[in-house]
Amino acid sequence: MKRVLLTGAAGDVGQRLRPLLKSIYPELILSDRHRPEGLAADDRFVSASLDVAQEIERACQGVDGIVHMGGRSTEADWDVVLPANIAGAINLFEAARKCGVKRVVFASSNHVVGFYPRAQTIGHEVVALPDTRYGVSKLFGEGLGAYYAYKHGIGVTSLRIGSVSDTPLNERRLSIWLSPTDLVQLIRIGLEHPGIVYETLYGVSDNVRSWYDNSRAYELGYRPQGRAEDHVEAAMAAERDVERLPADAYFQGGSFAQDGFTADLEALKLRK
Ligand code: 15L
Repeated sequence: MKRVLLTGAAGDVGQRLRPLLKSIYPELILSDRHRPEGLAADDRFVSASLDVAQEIERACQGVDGIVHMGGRSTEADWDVVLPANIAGAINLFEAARKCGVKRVVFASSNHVVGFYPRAQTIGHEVVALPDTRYGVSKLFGEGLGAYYAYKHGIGVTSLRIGSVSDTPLNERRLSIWLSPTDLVQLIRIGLEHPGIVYETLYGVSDNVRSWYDNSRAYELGYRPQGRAEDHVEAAMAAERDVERLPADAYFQGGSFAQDGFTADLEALKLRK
């Protein structure tokens, strides 16, 4: 894999990935709507808005693999989610097809399955239960990835990313934390592992409180180094004095599940 495009290069995760990916893929191309701060003289940047098909196509010229981190990364109204994550994902995969891109790693999210209870361990084959419009848009992106994989032969890996940060920031993140270097491991599986057709993997480190059966990632060689439990004290301290509303505390999606929640939680708890 020679030339890799990183979309969303100015975003929080994109900024962390830039130096890590560049040391592996020296021909890395960065794209975003806005020029990222702190570009090095030899960084290659292509300005591209995901909702403008021609701009994305320009960024994909000559590219072998794409790490698609771009788009909306939190809950928003449809008028924001639609161009960024629905039209944006269509434009991205269509540009990949036209430009002959071989592999795409799609940044999906734990919020595709955010309405599973925290008490349950889930694998990658469960029925999706998105907890937000944002989660629905990520599910759409996963579907699009599977479609382009089977219809057009692009090797696609959807990473249901938990929460990327240097350390887990609160109790919930002890279950879903993903260290930046473990994320890079998963990206490399998506870009380089032989024979990838379509994969869904959970983007989490080696967390004893994980809610996911991520055995497929391990089968593909994933050996996470980050352990959320090493940071348990700081994460629990951050939780002190925080009052969690019932749906936040019950569902894996946390505050995303709670946001605008008007259903009967007790009735949902009875559902098997
Ligand atoms: C996500 O999908 C978001 O992109 C990220 O900002 C975090 O909020 C994370 O989920 C989370 O669930 O904590």
